[in-house]
Amino acid sequence: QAQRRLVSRQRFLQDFSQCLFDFVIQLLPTTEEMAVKEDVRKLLERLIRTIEPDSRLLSFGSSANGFSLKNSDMDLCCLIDSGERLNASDLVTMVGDLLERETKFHVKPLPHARIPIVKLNLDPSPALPFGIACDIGFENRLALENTRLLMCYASIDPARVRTMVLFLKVWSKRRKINSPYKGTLSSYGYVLLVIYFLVHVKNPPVLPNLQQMPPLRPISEEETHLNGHNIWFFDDIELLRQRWKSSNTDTVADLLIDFYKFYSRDFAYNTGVASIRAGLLKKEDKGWLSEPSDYGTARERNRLCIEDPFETDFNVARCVTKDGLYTIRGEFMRASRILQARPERAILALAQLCE
Ligand code: 3AT
Ligand code: MG
Repeated sequence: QAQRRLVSRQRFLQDFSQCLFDFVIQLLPTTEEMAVKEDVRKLLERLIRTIEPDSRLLSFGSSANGFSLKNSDMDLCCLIDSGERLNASDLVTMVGDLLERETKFHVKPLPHARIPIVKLNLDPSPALPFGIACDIGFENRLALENTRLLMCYASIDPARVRTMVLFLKVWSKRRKINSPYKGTLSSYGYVLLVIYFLVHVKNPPVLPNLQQMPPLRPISEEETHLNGHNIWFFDDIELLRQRWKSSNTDTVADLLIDFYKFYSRDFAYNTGVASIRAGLLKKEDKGWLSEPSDYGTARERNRLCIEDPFETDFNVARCVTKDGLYTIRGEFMRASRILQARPERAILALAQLCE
């Protein structure tokens, strides 16, 4: 009977992996959607150049890191190459006015946010049934670099890494635990949790630590640092694909099940900081022990700690509240339970997970 149970579990894992691949593929953006978004980017770039002729508008976030789903928002960053430039707040106000006049977007400039941005929304139309949501920021070069880092991780083992990340993004949205504004975690936070798990928790690791690999040639401090942050990582993907062969042969189903198990009960939420750069760190050593913020206990910081890969004194999960973390962990446990419970059919387990 034990033998029979093992065989049936193996079959479930195989089926579940296949279901995950099939599920994720139908959620990818169509080439048409990507073409429309690229046209929008070019149009916005042309308009912004009427104010700042030496500017470039670049994609970051999911539209540039290989983790985008249908109807993902567009994250755009405006870089200005000339020496003389306005500050970000003034640019946000000016670009906001310009786009209000010249486009059909609903425009909302946020010049006083921690990172000043212009928020744009386009109403749904037959060609774009979900409209477009887009944020434009200025000079956010670190975001461009962390996008490139995630893109490199995605392309080392796309079948497993992209499938896991895309599934978890959909799952976290369907389970309503993907809203930093409501005390839960951003997509970026979930991606970092996956990479941390694949680099530092799985043994043997599924991914190498790109920030700790030795460079191929000596590199100067100037080349590796941006605004005082070390942004170096091994980014020669062709070479990596030749040289890095993980001896971890887990299927994507195995990995997902272990991911849920790990974040349900094993991760040291009270004392630990997940750092993809340096492994498990201590809140205490970083001065990140939970502290009530100015807003009172409802918005305590540092319940969940995820170190940004470059801005190492920044907790990516600082928006996660006590209740938010309780809900997120509850969801990890629920998912873990569904997948441990010897489901009859993989497709039903997947549907139940994302209910
Ligand atoms: P969606 O497809 O939009 O759900 P995404 O991959 O675009 O997912 P986000 O929209 O959460 O992810 O973030 C877009 C980028 O913005 C990712 C990162 O470069 C930057 N970013 C987002 N949140 C943070 C944060 N808390 N700290 C630092 N950078 C962040
Ligand atoms: Mg985004």
